[in-house]
Amino acid sequence: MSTENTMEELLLNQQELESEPDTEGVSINLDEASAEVSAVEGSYGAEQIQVLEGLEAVRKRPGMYIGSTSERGLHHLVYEVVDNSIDEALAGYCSDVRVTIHQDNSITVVDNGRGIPVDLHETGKPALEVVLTVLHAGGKFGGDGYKVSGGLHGVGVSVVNALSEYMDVEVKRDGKIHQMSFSRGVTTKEMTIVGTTEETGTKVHFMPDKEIFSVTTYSYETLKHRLRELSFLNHGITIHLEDERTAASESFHFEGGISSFVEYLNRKKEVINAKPIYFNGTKDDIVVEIALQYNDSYQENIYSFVNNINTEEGGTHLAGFKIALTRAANDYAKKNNILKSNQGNFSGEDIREGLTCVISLKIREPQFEGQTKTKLGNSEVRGIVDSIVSEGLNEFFEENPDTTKKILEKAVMASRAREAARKARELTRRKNALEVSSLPGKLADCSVKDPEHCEIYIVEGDSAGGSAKQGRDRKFQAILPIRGKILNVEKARLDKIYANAEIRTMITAFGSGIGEEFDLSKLRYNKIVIMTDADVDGAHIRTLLLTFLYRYMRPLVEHGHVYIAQPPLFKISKGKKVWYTYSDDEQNEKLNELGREGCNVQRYKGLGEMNPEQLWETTMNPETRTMLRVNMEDAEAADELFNILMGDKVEPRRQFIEEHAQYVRNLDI
Ligand code: 0RA
Repeated sequence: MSTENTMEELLLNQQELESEPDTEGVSINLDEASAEVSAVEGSYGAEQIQVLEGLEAVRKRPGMYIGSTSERGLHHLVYEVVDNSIDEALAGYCSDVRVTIHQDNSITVVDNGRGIPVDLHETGKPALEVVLTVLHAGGKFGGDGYKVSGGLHGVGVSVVNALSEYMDVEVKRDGKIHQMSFSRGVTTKEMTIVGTTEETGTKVHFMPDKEIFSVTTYSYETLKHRLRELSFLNHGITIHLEDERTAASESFHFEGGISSFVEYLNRKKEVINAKPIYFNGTKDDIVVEIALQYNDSYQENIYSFVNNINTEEGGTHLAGFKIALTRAANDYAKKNNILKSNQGNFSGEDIREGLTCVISLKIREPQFEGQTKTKLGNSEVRGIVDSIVSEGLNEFFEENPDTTKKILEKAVMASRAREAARKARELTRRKNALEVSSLPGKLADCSVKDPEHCEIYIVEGDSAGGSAKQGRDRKFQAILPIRGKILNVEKARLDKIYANAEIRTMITAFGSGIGEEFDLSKLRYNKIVIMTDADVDGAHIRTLLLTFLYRYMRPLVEHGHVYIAQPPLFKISKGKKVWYTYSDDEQNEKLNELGREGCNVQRYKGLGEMNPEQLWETTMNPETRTMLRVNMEDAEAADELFNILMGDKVEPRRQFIEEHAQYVRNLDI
């Protein structure tokens, strides 16, 4: 698994909306605002006052309209304008959108859509002015477009206008070029015609208002991510992004639409079906598109969108998809003897193992629910998606038996693993119930029973294990020798983890269970000490052990129960006296101090070279030993670190092995 990909997916997962409007750092001068209103009162009619009050409401509570006034809200301004261009594209009138970040962090969005209407509105004002100064006015003009906006999107360009220090708009329409300017939602230059043209389209140049936004610097990466996503979701459209601050630029155009999206998400994975499976359908005006492709990992990766909004909390469309997938897979597998009739059904998780999928819906009236308003609530959608997916999958399965077999065989493996893991879990659970009698034979337990005072040494190799057993204080120190390298749990399913003898032994000895069933109160030892040789193999085994503990017994690490023993590297003897040193530096220092003359130096290559007394004296005696406590101060950073460490890249892992002290802190001297 690759870290870069994980980050990409994390970013993808990032929600468009913030649940809490964030108005930190915003200063709105209310006196000034009301002065503006009263100043125009005399010359404008009641309707205009309403207009000003409308946009003033946006300035007073920007969070209500764009989610936040921090970085996310700032970027939302761009999305709001671009969404209008995308709506033009969905209506079939626009193919090109160009977004420019200028030196001064102002933004220009240009499209080749129909152009905002410019004809006179019943109020005697140009439609252009109404669209840009009245909340939600856009939809009132030329309603034949496929308006799919929803959620916080689609509040209208007037909101962007209200929150901009200035906005200059240019519309090419009806053979003419029209211009108009605004400041904070108020017209500063009436619409004028400045030339003629054969083209159509809209250009919006705006400067986010520093009185409103706490952050006014645009992130190229953030815009790039969303614009790329939009061009996947709306295939055929071309979106250009240019950053005049750095001269960076990019163009996104994906004929393959969400199939390209799925290929992109899987770009670093081994895929099972070479081409994504794609199907679409429309029912009751609801447009459904689905693309899916399996990879050889054990993760499930489903992204769902409604009207281009990432529905992170899922909803009825996701539910319909899952039901249909599970049913179609089971039906086909039973009919074709991939699942024997005496075998149980695939669970939903079995058939979603290694699945990367994008679901995209376009709905006229989406109902968004949930904490962050990213859960689709429309109940009619479930059945519609279900039937489109069922039909699409059944057809694909029938027409592609070879690929289908590969996909379903993976599900069979997942299903077996799930069953094996369940049995193994029950087995270890039963063993725990039987207590001491069922403890692993290799374990030399301690005699004290109060976990508070007990420690267990996980020792590399049987011979070092033997020395440790003889050298220990058997009252409170238990020894568990493990042989060779334990399984890399990062690359295994749960059943394999249970099947690994060394891991099973540890699970039983610790007594606290693993994974979701982990129970710290059942832990049989207060300290779990990893004791490996001071060489590369030892470091590797230590890493594998730590990964296992981190992934499956995380509270052990979080609560500081995990330690690393520090056996000495050198023994110096001079006459009858003996010294131990634990690093090259310490060794050199000691030899200056003592004078090299007459000193006998022994370098320990492994724990096995020490006799039981030496091991006790140097590494295990609480009075004299040094141990490092594994301390996850920042679980998230640690998780990322583990990803790097256990991923496919060799170099970062080697570095870790050399620098493990980075996340291990000194204690217990
Ligand atoms: C109102 C009505 C129509 C289009 C638009 C607004 C529109 C807004 C923006 C903002 C950026 N680009 C835009 N392009 C179009 C419908 C126009 C019609 O019916 O001809």
